[in-house]
Amino acid sequence: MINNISKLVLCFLFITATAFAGSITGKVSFKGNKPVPQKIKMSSDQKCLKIHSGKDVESDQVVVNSNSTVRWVFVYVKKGLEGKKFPQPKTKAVLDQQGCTYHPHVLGVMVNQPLEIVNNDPLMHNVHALPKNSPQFNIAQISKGKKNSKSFAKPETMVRVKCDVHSWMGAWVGVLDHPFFAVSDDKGNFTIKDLPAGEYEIEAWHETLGTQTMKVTVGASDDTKTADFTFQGK
Ligand SMILES: [Cu+2]
Repeated sequence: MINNISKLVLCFLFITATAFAGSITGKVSFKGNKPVPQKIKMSSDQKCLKIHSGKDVESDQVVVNSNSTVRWVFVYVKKGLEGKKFPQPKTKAVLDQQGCTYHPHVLGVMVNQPLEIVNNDPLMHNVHALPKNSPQFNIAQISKGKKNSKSFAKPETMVRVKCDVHSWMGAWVGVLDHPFFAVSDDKGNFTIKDLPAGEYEIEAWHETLGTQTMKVTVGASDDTKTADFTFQGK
């Protein structure tokens, strides 16, 4: 009897801890000299150039926002969730090709979550994903409206996606076995929601500025923790 009661109590505590999950929110700042935004020359494909009325397009590789924060930083739980299972999100992830660039430039998916790759340009793109832990794929999308659904079998941070037609096109996909990730926005902010209580190591990844980690403890009762990162420019 006592044993059953203690089981019930444990069960209740587990549900409570899971139900009253917390979140980690933060800002990714940039310190140092602001880099001059790199311009993409699309002159090798007149159709791409025409979409932008012949103007150069700014690269998404290093984007320092007007408030001196960094965009396109992938922030995720690196350690602390080992052995736990999480259901996939109900929605698919989308990688769009528009104006001969990828939208978004950085995104996250869960293992085996469908990633819909869409061509919204009136020209051919060739989507080439280069994971090391999962099989690669390489698909031509010859015209506007073409869609393919792909997924990655194993976790990997980060998977490079490129276009074999347009050398400047690149995106990054973070593949995780849990849904606790976010990408910094045009104000440098990110929020990782609904985390169960626990002690975590959070990593902030940027394709050229590097990676940083931080330890964060999320409490059991709707705890919101702040995790601010600063990347140093040259
Ligand atoms: Cu392309």
